[in-house]
Amino acid sequence: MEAVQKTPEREAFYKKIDGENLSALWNVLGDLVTPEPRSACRPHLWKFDAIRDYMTEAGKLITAKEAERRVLILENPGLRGQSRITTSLFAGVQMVIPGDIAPAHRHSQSALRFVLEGRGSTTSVDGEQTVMEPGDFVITPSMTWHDHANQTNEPMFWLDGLDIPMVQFFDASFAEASKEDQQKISRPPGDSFARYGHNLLPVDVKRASKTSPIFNYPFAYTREALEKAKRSDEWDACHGLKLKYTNPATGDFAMPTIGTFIQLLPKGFKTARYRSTDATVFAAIEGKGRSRIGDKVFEWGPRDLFVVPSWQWVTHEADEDAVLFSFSDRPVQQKLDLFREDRGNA
Ligand code: 1HN
Repeated sequence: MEAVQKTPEREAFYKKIDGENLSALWNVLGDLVTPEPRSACRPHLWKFDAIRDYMTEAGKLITAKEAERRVLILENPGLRGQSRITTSLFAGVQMVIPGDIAPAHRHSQSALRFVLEGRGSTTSVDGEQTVMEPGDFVITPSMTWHDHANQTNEPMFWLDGLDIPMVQFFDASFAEASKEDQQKISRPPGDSFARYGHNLLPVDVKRASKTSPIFNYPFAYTREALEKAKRSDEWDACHGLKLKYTNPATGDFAMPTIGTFIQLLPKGFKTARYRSTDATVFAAIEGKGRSRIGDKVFEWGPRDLFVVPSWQWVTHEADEDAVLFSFSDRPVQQKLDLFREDRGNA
């Protein structure tokens, strides 16, 4: 679509209608309807060690209680000032230090946590508390009460992923603070995992929620699945061995707005190029390697975080067995029939 020519008559016309809150589609059509995704989102990598240092500094400046959540936002370099890592998703790194209580609140935005470092801190969701360890994937569904605490003697860090920009887009945000810092616990630890995490479901399961009833997917199980499947599965050229977290009651993604994945890249493996319309946030949890995104190469190790924009070619290469967690807006795109992927020739 080519830009239309400017003439004095046309310019005068645009000026006249501008005062009436009108504008001409033919001047903007090419930017609105692009032949391919054209995103301001840029590829980027954050080294965890640098973030840990800044977070430690932040820990001396503000308590979790005053901050409500002590989080440093991962701002995409192409989207600065918008509190987003991709066009549709928020990501941040949160630190809870010994003695911290991040007070109970709830909001429309769904959240995920992926634990990066430290063990033993707790998060409570909807009346159940869970103890977190590195690699655990924890869900806070929309409008559920949640609070965090660290009663250990080591700091804990995790990656937060939220659908904040999506909720913003729909102007659908509601939020509420609780009068009590920590919610009442009404169910024993492990209750949801016992009921839903063993290929069993309560026989008269009520109308299934769009968010998984399992709210902590422990890394021990995830890692075991990868290790055991590794022996029998063939490697996918683009993904190595990649699994998606699911809601056992529906078979759909674990969260309605955010798709979450775990993948194993064996030592020496180099993936074939791949691109998809869902810009994706990655967290390395084990191993070392590098990813080429467009024409840039990013070296990653444990706990490093990087983002792949929509429709940019990506390849991964592992120097040792590597495990990558990732999340994107794929569930939404698939429901809207917008998702596209391209496996190159693989
Ligand atoms: C939030 O509630 C948490 O509960 C983390 O840990 C990050 C970022 C923006 C808005 C709410 C949490 C958040 C957040």
